[in-house]
Amino acid sequence: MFQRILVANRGEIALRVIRACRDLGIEVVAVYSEADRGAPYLDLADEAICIGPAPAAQSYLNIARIISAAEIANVQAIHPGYGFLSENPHFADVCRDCKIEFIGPPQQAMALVGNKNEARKLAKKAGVPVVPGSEGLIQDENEALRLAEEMGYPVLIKAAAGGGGRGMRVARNDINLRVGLKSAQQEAESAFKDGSVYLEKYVEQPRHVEVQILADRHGNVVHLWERDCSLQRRHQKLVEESPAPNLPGPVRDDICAASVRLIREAKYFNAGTCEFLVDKDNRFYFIEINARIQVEHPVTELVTGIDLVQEQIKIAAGEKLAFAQDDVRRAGCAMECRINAEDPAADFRPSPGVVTKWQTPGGPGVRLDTHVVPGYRVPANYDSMVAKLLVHQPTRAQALATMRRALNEFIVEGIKTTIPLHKEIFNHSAFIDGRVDTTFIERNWMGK
Ligand code: MV4
Repeated sequence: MFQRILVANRGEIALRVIRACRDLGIEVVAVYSEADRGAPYLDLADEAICIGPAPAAQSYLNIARIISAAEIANVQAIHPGYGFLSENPHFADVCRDCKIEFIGPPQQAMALVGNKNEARKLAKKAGVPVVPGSEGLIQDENEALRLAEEMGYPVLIKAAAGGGGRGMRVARNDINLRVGLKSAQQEAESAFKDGSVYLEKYVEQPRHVEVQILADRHGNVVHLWERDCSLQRRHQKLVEESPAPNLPGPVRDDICAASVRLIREAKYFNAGTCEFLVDKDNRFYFIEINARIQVEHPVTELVTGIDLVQEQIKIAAGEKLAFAQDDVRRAGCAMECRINAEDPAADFRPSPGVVTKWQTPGGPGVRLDTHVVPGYRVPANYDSMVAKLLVHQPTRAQALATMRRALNEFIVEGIKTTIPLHKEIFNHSAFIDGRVDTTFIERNWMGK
């Protein structure tokens, strides 16, 4: 096991990794930008090193500065958290060259699944259903028009290097397709320096279901069941839960088994997530693999009792998984609300600033993952998430009730938050019935 690791991230996930290290008896070094100087969670690390100015490009995204901090602090491994450098194969490569273990998947597997077209090929090879679409990349407009004719509209143009919705265009006719193809290619070229695109049939109003995987270096792969993450706005998730509501047991089992096959095919290890779309008839289609610990990982920790961050660290250190698939239990229902410093009444405008009042919920069945304390200043430079409020109860109905109670206990002043929106969601009849899809938020709240 490592004696000392560095967390190359900030905020709640930096704190989450610090806690996992404490639980494992490992020393932990934090890094911070000038915007995060003096943040209380930094005191919980053994050491904290300033890595540069507030803009992420000069601090949390600056590979040279992070590696320098790691060398100076004499750590054996780096945990990247989520976002920032977590899915950057070049960073994983640099870590390896510097003899520092990257706590994440191997560079080759990360690069492979980072290309959505390659991931799609991999899924086909593993016998995992993908959305009907092009065989590979689209070479020219005529090929796209011919394919769309065959599949029938609507179709979706996707950038191979994309993900999280970037470089995507829906086309409902030939004209849309011609225009969308050009703009998707241009967007992908400027955003990822890779303009390649492919085509899929557009699945209308899908649910987003993802499967949590843990895999070690010794070929052991287990799934930790699924999460429903359909409630999102502009590809930013708002609420996640496990188990996925209204998903028949045999479908769940198929999705989980498919995910394990896919991860094996990719020669992937560490924690990862396989994302699927589920249509109205409960047919599922693989869309992408996330090669990192995700924001919503605590939902899975609550239903399985497995500490995913500790497992990541143990896997990176070469340990074998201490449990087999049959040992992975699934108990009750867990839900998570992402609390962002945003004003839902003003088109989710960011609301940074000093938190003058921060009165947090607690009690039975409640978990709050946050780095915020009263008087904390939310910087304007980064992601606006300030807390993840989670509940865990034997049944979904009880989890809904506990979340309503916890949201009511949560009093924040000085900044605007998404708490009022979450209160509305948890009183919405369709959500209460688990009748959700990825268009739910836009259909019910936007333009109001
Ligand atoms: C799709 C789709 C419908 N049909 N693919 C969005 C981001 C990326 N993860 C894939 N995405 C989608 N791919 C086909 N063939 C709809 C989405 C999509 C979506 C997926 C998951 C969660 C939220 C979403 C919101 C809008 C669109």
